[in-house]
Amino acid sequence: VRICGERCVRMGLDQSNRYAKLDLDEETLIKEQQHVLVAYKMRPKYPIAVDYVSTAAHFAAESSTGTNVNVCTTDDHTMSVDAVVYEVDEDEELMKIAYPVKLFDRNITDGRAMVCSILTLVIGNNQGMGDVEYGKIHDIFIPPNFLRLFDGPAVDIRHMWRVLGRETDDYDPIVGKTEWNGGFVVGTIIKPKLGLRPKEFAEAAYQFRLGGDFLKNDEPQGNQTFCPMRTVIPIVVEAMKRAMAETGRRVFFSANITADDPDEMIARGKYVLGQFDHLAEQVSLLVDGYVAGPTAVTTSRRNFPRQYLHYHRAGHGAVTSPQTQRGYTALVLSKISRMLGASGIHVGTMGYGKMESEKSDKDIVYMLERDIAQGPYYKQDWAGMLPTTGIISGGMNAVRMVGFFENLTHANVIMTCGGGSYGHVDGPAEGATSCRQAWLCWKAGEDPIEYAKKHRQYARAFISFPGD
Ligand code: CAP
Ligand code: MG
Repeated sequence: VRICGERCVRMGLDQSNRYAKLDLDEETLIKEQQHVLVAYKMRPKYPIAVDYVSTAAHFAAESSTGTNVNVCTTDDHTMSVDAVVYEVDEDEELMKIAYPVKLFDRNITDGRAMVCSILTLVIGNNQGMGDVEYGKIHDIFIPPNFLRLFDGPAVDIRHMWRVLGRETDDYDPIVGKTEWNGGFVVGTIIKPKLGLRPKEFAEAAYQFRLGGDFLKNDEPQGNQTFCPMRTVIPIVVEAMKRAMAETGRRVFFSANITADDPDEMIARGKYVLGQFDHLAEQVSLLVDGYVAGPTAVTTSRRNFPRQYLHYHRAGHGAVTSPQTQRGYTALVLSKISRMLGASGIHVGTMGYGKMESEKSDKDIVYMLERDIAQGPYYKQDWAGMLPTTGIISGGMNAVRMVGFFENLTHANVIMTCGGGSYGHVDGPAEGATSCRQAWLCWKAGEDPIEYAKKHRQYARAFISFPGD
């Protein structure tokens, strides 16, 4: 027992003999494919903690087979599946742990692996330990053989391009090609976020469809009493048909089916697809995957494998923000979304929009779309798993776009501009057109001001969003 100020803390035993193996070689661990590797930034809580390695060992014990004391029921097999600390650097607050894949739970129905079991261990009890100031995951490596036990996306961006009538031939996610290939999708979020009644909602959708490709529910929109799903969806379908007849172009609608109850999600999905009927391939299903969790994403992935699965991530900043020293980074969240089978996930705006983000977040997009990609600590081989597309969102508009594409170096993304469309002085159809023009301007390598002189909607975006 150690007395710290007013507090009396019961110390755990030093478990570094069992849970720290600093002579293990990372390259060998990667080659053997028997471990999930996790890189944390961890700081012990001194003076409760004794030293870095024993705190790290305690962390690994609590995250796998141990607790704060030895238990008499431990046997040789138990110890063969211990998670072990294999690298530490106290100055960098870096701690790397290898988790045997055997630790992770498998479905009784089909033997496949589950993301929630990984989270329960690698980011579970260790987030509340008395001798740990904080621990945050900055990278995670999943061995390719183990990765094959996760669903991954059932459909990817090529499905969307095909439906929109785009070329898909030159897109090769296996090679991880990043040149533009005509894949830019102009999207929006129906705004305002809440408060529209069915007729007004459908009219807002119709207006954008005259110029855009992809329209989504804002994440809280579902079945509010003032806008019931069974009233609004049929007239959204009617508005979609009207816009298609006028423009001759197909568009996507991303319908929010997030709910506490998987049965409710399935009911919503079936209802929406039933209403869209022969246009069902133009429906994407939106799941707010951070608040509703892996169960909700998997509910959509497994019950509606033909639909584009749209992962919205409201709330993720609580754990991913660079200001937060617990949790995991946005890159880790994004990797998890690909394992779960998201066709697309929000990835912020890389410093060009309204939400907290950085230019270097483009690495998240590369991690999601390539077959082999370098993270901050690990190179991930996705073993041929289909790509997940970055959905760019949060305060974007045409004015901000050229710089954004220059930073990302390609435009194979879905760009959703809510304010950037409905806030355009000439309305959402012109707002959508201004975004498409911004893309064409970047593609042609032209100066934005010169381009704006020749393109009215783009020019009007500069008036709509002064200061951007
Ligand atoms: C964007 C948005 C998105 C956030 C999500 C919103 O609207 O609909 O939910 O951008 O951000 O409600 O703010 P605007 P992130 O286009 O009008 O900004 O994925 O980065 O967390
Ligand atoms: Mg939103």
